[in-house]
Amino acid sequence: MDEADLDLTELPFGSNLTFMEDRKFDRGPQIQLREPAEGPEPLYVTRPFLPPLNEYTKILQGIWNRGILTNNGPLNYALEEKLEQFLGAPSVATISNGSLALEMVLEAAQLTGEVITTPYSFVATSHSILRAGLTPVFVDIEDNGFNLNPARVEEAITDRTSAILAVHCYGIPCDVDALANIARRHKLTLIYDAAHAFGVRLEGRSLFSFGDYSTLSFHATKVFHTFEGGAITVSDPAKRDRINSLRNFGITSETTIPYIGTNAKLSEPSAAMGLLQLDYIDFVLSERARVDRLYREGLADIKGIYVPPIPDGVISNHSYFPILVTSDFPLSRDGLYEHLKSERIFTRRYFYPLLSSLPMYESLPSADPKRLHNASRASEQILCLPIYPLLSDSELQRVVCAIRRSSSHP
Ligand code: T4K
Repeated sequence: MDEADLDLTELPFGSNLTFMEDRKFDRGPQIQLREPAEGPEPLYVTRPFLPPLNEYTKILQGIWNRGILTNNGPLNYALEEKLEQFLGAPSVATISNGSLALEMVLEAAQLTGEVITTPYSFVATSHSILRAGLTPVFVDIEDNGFNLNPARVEEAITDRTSAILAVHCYGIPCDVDALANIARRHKLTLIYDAAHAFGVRLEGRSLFSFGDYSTLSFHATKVFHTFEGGAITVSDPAKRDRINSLRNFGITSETTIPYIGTNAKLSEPSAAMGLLQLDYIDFVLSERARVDRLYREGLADIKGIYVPPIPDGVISNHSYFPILVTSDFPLSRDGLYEHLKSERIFTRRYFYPLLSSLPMYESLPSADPKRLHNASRASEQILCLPIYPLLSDSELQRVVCAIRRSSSHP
């Protein structure tokens, strides 16, 4: 393919990416940028909210004037301050992505041995444990939910356990009281992977007021994004200094480097995007709430499609719209996934396969599927439908109608 043929206004997305073996310029795999022309517009599981470009370029102008592009510049500090206010978190440290935020926390907490975690999450959750030289211990999720079951957590504690790494899956809060109770009694560090939970509130409290640390992802696919990015919130601001140092190679002053840190800083253009996203966050959240509400109305009476309710006391961010395709539905979950794909509706099976079934985990005793019954079932039934700001009512109806048509499948 000649570079002149590439239409850079068309973006490639997720499962539609096809890599080409054009090594003419030895630049590695190239992305084919064109969608097949025929058929309706593709609908993806998410689309990033992008504020007006002129507002972004105005902030970029300041970066150009200052010449400070990264290394904890002024926009980064401003973003941290605003996030502390918005999230109601005692202290927020920005990080270059959600995966490194998890790795930084595991390092900062100086953990050893085993970390109890969920098999039902994105791969970054358990990989961060392995990458920190620790052993993940998987326990099952709740009977009617997607988060760690506190009773199973307590059973899995050994004298090698140093922490619990729980995930607020889809932004639905974990049983924070039960987990706090267990962590306190067993003197364990309690960490929340809150990648999905930006802005979620529980019983009027910020979700970031629970646990010792929480991590966030500001990836392009998230409710709030900085292109790539993330953050760590800490309950005890005294722990913040170590994170500041770890994200900057372990440096504490020009001549003092006491820790083995890495480069996990957020750049100024990313911080600029974050600041601008905050100006629009109410709009973004209200749009997501609209989509959520319309799906619930549209899918309510379809036999075999279960829509998990938003628990009482939770102000949701509607970061995902998960449904369970149960045995009462005429198609299997994968059948529905393929059917929707044939109609150019690209849903996602977040989270399938289970982390515990991946090659680096499957031999762990805790990875035995017989102990992970609820997680296995959820993983077999889950489908996440498109949800994002500005998903139009008619696009949403396209998704609902496609599911409804499949429901009368012979
Ligand atoms: N912990 C949890 C619980 C997580 O869910 C994640 C990330 C992390 C930790 C780690 O955080 P980060 O290190 O990523 O900050 C996506 C995201 O890449 C990942 O951030 C996210 N979780 C995971 C649940 O989903 P993929 O492989 O599904 O992404 P992709 O590229 O297929 O995108 C999905 C759809 O989004 C596409 O079909 C189209 C749309 N899209 C995507 C991008 C990147 C856009 O419209 N524009 C874009 O720029 O993993």
